[in-house]
Amino acid sequence: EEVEETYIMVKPDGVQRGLVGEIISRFEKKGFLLKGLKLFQCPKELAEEHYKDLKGKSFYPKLIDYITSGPVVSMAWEGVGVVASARKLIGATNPLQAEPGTIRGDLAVQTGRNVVHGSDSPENGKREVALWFKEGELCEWIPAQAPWLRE
Ligand code: YYY
Ligand code: MG
Repeated sequence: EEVEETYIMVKPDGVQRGLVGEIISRFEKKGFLLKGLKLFQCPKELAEEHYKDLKGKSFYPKLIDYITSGPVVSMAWEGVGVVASARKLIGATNPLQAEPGTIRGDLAVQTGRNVVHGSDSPENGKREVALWFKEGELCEWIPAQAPWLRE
């Protein structure tokens, strides 16, 4: 049982479509701990660093244009097993294949407009939180509900 961190991002389509509250709410209700949150216009260099593993894919240039096309909402969430659990809450990359009840399954129709990002491993969770947040932008705090979430 390891405490992990994950980088969750409402992509520009989610912001433009007014889904910010809905998406934050899914993670908030689940019981993970919010450590960082900001509305942010992503510069091209940061988008390229974030998606560096996908460089060379046919969809990469459009992906960079999409992510930098308007503000995103950046979040850092912490918890035991948060990385895999957040991926489950988000659903499959292609929203048409994402299960109902997941964010993409409920709120999106196309891979190129799939409204939300979540880190795919604990290592990438750490990497991405460090990439998107500066020191001083993350909070250490104990929510009042903590004793009601874990024994
Ligand atoms: O982690 P996840 O976002 O579910 O998928 P990735 O395989 O990491 O791809 C990142 C991002 O790239 C995906 O959310 C949409 C976009 N993309 C695409 O536009 N077309 C594809 N065939 C695959 C991915
Ligand atoms: Mg990914």
